[in-house]
This record gives sequence, structure tokens and C-alpha cells, in this order.
Amino acid sequence: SPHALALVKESDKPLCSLIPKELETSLQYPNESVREYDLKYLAHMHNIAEGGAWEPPQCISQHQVAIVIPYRNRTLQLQIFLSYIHPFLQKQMLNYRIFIIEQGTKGAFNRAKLLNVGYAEALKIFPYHCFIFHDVDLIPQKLSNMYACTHQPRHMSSSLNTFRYNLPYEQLFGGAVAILQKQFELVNGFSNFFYGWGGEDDDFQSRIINRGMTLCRFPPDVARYTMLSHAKELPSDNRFLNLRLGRERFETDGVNTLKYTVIKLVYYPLYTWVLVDL
Ligand code: NGS
Repeated sequence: SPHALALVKESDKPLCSLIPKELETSLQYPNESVREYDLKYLAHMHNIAEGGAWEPPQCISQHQVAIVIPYRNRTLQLQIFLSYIHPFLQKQMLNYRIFIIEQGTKGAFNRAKLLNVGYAEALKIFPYHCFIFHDVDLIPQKLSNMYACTHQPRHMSSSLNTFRYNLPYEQLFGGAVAILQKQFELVNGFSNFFYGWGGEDDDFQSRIINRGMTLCRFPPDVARYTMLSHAKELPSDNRFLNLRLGRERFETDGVNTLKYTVIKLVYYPLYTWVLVDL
């Protein structure tokens, strides 16, 4: 049968190498003038499957990665990001899918809870072993910055143009991070309490340390990012309080207590879109 034939072919495929050898070291700055018109062709030209998924045709990727992006009201940034990141991820020979998790409700943005939702929704689609939690305004500059999981949770965006490529503080775990599914489950994901800007990434960092893991980073010349410009968010007033009290909630606030309603789920050509009521 045709099905049996497909199975034989699939099993003949070799494993892709963990890190492709021919990775160039640097890339062009993203094309900021990209528009919806160009995006229509991207999925076709790059053989992207419905929902913004892809896997290498010639080998079996050793990385199954869900890329989860919290989102609201950043249309242009999303277009720039998508047009840049798909070709980037394909050069790294990953099996990946892009999830855009959009807060469908007004009021303060809850980045961390959206990331928890992305985790839960991704696992309904495929048993991803690696998760990348990623802001939409971050553009990786080096192909050697693999969008895959290391043994320890990794802070990926440690060398950022807006910080003049310096790490502002050692514990920073914001922007773009990679963590194994098992590790995310172990730390009970993110806190759901952080409405408004700030602190949720610091809380996540404490959860990881609290579970005996250590953070890792690639060298600054690899972990290099450009941030797309936008107005700065207003920090929330209760972020320090949430952070202080957060330590007592590691077990009782996280993916194990996550409650939300999916308003819409659409498999768009370049991403899986989940509109959610938190
Ligand atoms: C800290 C925030 C983090 C934030 C980091 C970098 O102060 O959430 O700054 O922000 N922590 C608190 O507010 C408690 S940045 O300069 O990239 O805008 O990620």
C-alpha cells in the first residue's frame, strides 16, 4: 500500500546532525519593509506546513521544538519576525512549529500565563521535548545560536544591542529562553500571577534554581540579538511583591493550576494562532 511505502522511506532517512556544519556565522538584519504580501509567498517558497510547522525533508531532526510567542497588538513586528525566523530555523534543520499565543482580553498583559498556555496547547498537537519561549521583538543574529535545548535551561538572548551586548544582571532569564519539556514540568512552568510588565522572568529563574538546575548561556558573540524598536512598557507596581511572595507558590501556581479559555485556534500558513481568554 502507499502507506507502507511511505513508512519504509521514512525509516531510511538518516538522523540530521545535532548541529549542522555549514552554518554561516552571521545574517543580515531583517527586512523591516516586509508586508503581508511577501508573507503569502513565504510559506509556499519554504515548504512550511499549515500552522507554521516544518521538518527537514532529507533527514530526521533530533530537535522537536515548540516556539512559543506571547502576543498582542504588534502586527508589524510579527511580520518582520516571521519572515526572518522561518528561513533561520530551517537552516538549523529543526523540526519546529511556531505558536502565537494572543491575549484576547483587554487589561494588563500576562506574558507568563500566555507562555503556560502555549506549552499546554503545543503538547496537544505534538509531544515536543524542547520549548523555546520567545518575545516577538527579538531577532537572532547568529545561526550558530541553535534553537534547540541544552542539558540545562538556556538564556538565549544574553547579548542584546539595546544593552550594548552586555548582560544587565547575572540572573536575567527574559527575552528568549530554551528549556526541556521535562524541566518545565518539574518547575511547574511560569507563575500565572504576573499581570503587567516585569518580574515574571525573574520568578521563572527562581523556580529553576529552586529545583537544583543551573542556567547556561552561549558566548556573547553567539547569543547576539537585535531588538525591534518599540515604545517601552510601563512596569507593573506589584511586580516586586509578586516576586517576593512567588517563592511560596512554586507548587501551587503554575501549569498545574492553569485555567484559560481558547477563543480561537487557527492553523495559519506561518503560525499556529491561539487567541485566549486568560
Ligand atoms: C528587570 C525586570 C525583568 C526584565 C529585566 C530586563 O528589572 O522582568 O528587568 O528588562 N524585573 C522586574 O521588574 C522585577 S529590559 O531592560 O529588557 O526591558 O526582564
